[in-house]
Amino acid sequence: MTIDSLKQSQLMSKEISDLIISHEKVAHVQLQNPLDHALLILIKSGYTAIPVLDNDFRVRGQISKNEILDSILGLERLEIERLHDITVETVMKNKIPRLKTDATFAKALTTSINHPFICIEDEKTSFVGILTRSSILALVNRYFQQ
Ligand code: 4BW
Repeated sequence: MTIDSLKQSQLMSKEISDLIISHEKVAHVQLQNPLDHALLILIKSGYTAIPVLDNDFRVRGQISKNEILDSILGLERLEIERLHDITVETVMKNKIPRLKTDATFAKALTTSINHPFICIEDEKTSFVGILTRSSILALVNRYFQQ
């Protein structure tokens, strides 16, 4: 095995724990929040999509500005007055990528191709934080610059 392929296999089998953005720093909403609250959090945080958690701090999905606006799209206008009557749970995306804290970098890299962020859970499925595409790319970049 060459030094390069050894370094590559070390990168791919590395655990993702060092790259996780901890839950305290992650903007999120809860299932029962109304859409006006979710839109406020999305606009104030500046993010396009954020995780949705339940009361037990488990990840249940993710919600984006686009899903919110789509849900109030009337025939001729955005029906903004409906934002307070619809809950996050009704319009969020349920099928989202998740990984455990001990997942390998190879798995995270593959998952990040189609998802800007991945929710990370512990062994009891509690929310730990997220892994972003930018943190994955930064590590790949460091590897190739060395
Ligand atoms: O507010 C921002 N601060 C910083 N430092 N970068 C930002 C911010 N808003 C956007 N960005 C940049 C990042 O490079 O634009 C990219 C796309 O953002 P997005 O998807 O469409 O809102 C960001 O790329 P990223 O860091 O790889 O993040 C990928 C996605 O992960 C974001 C967002 O949906 C989610 N995300 C990232 N940090 C988050 C978060 N969600 C909630 N809380 C956080 N702290």
